Amino acid sequence: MNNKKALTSIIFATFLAISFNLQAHTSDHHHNEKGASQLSSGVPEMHHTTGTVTQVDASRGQIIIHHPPIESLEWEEMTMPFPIVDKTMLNGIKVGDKVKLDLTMPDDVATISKIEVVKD
Ligand SMILES: [Cu+2]
Repeated sequence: MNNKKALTSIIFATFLAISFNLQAHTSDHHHNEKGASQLSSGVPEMHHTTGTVTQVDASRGQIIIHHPPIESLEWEEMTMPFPIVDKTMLNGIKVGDKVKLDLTMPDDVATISKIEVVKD
């Protein structure tokens, strides 16, 4: 058996499993239309939450955050990836940091417009 090949397929299978999870999670949110329907004319929809950073890749602008329930979106507590308006906002943010988030909803995708580390 070719070890290198076996390792490659394990990595690939793991990658597939992860992408599937993220996709399932995203469509969860998209089935909840309630939050999106609160749009009022002219005022960008904004939501606020706190959370704990579980994964961050500042150079690629990727962050995964465990957030408590967000009432204004009717979202349950969960761990999920968030896109970010400006990836330089992730500089200095580390795994384990407690953060405060401002979220906007372009195309119904919760996107971080502001992130701030909070001390506890
Ligand atoms: Cu979520």
